[in-house]
Amino acid sequence: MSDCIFCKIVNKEIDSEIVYENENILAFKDVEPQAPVHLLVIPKKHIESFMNFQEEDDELFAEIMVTLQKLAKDFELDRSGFRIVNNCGEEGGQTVNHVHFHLLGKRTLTWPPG
Ligand code: D5M
Repeated sequence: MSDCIFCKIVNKEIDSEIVYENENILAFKDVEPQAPVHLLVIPKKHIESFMNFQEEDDELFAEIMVTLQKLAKDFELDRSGFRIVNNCGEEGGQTVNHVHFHLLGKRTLTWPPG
C-alpha cells in the first residue's frame, strides 16, 4: 500500500534499523522503544490487522511466530523472559494499520501492561 509507513520500510523508502529479513518477513527496531529491546516483526505483505489474516496466510503466520522465537533467542531474551504484543484496532491501541508484533524485553514488564 502506497501510504503505509511499514510498506515504505519494507520497500526501503524509509530507513529503519532492520534486525532480520527474509522473503516474507521484516523485523526492525521500534522508533519509540518501550523497553531496552523493542522490535517489530511484520509480514512484508500488507495485512491491515490481526483480524485480517486469512486461511491462505497460515504459513506466513507460523513464520512470524518462528521469527519472534528466533529473535527472542538472538537478543538473549529467552532466559529472563519477554513479551509479545499485538495491538489490534483503535481501542486495542493500534496506530499503524499494517499488522505487527512487538517483541519487548530486557526489563521487568508489569501487568496490566506497562
Ligand atoms: O505500534 C506502532 C509502533 O510503530 C509504535 O511503537 C511506533 C512504531 N513506529 C512507527 N513508525 C515507525 C518507524 N518509521 N520505524 C520504526 N518504528 C515505527 P502500534 O501497536 O500500532 O501502536
